[in-house]
Amino acid sequence: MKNALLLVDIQNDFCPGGALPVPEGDRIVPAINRLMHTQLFQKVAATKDWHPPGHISFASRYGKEVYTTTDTPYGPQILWPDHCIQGTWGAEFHPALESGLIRQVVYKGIDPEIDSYSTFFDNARLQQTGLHAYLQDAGVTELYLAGLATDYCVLFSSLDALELGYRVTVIEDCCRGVDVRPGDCQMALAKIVAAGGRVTSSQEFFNSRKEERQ
Ligand code: VGL
Ligand code: ZN
Repeated sequence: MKNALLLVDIQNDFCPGGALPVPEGDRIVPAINRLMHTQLFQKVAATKDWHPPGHISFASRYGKEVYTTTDTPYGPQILWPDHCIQGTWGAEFHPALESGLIRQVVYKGIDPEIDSYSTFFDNARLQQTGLHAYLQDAGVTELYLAGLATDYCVLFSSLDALELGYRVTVIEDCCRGVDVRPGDCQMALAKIVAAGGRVTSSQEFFNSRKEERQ
């Protein structure tokens, strides 16, 4: 059974100082670097939220307040500050992330008219991002997820991964969420568990691997 570490949207705009900062978003980076260095993962893949200017998810496009919603052909869309615009500093990986250890980068949210919280499918479920094909080619059946934000991209990626048949484990201390409504992050983890996923900590992961080798 091959596994992969999937790093979700660890980009400047989702960290303090960015356009859509997730509280403590940068705090996950040291533990994630440690995970990558264990070489316990056959593959390390990472996603980037990668929007064109004027994206459908941007409040500025409508002159509306951020965190309100608008209706789209694929359902209600939360409106965010402009973030992760292709080619900008905000869309780059956090500088402390050892991105040289990442084998595959997958881009999502590229379509100007469709958002993509999941790293597998867009929110309208019209297009795949290419991640599933990459993982299938590599023979990966087990995924460990870390990144931002727990209650959006980590949540929807985990649910899609479970539906696609992967074994899914979220490394809780290596994720942070937005909590637009307080409790959203805890709810997200509960939904992942209810759908058949597991939640662990990086410490538990290191300990379990140590025991296996003894
Ligand atoms: C995300 C909101 C908007 C995420 C992306 O990566 O969780 N959240 N775009
Ligand atoms: Zn986005």
